Amino acid sequence: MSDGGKGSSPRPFGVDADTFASNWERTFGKKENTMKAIVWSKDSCPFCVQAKALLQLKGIEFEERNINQDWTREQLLEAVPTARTLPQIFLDQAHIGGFTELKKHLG
Ligand SMILES: N[C@@H](CCC(=O)N[C@@H](CS)C(=O)NCC(=O)O)C(=O)O
Repeated sequence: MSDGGKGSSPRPFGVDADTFASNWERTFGKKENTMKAIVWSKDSCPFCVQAKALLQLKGIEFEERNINQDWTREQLLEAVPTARTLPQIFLDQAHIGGFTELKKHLG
């Protein structure tokens, strides 16, 4: 008996997950994450790298504000007066915190 080539995973809509996703995209368009993020960062910052990778994985567009490049520590502190570490992340203009808080926030 054929299971659609996807092992024994359930097929509640009568097709496998890839077919369902591609039918959905054909009908309704590709689902995109419309959130926008700002990532305050600095050079040589593993947590910044992880935060950017997570946003990319979730399909969330972000603007990076690196305080060793085009931005300053003063500008960072204007945006987040309590900032002691980087990254500092905003999602749709709301301050989320660092990488740990971002991970929690995005589930
Ligand atoms: N809990 C924070 C930790 C962030 C962190 O420790 N960042 C390092 C750089 S990767 C930092 O800013 N350290 C203090 C410093 O360099 O002055 C988070 O999840 O974002």
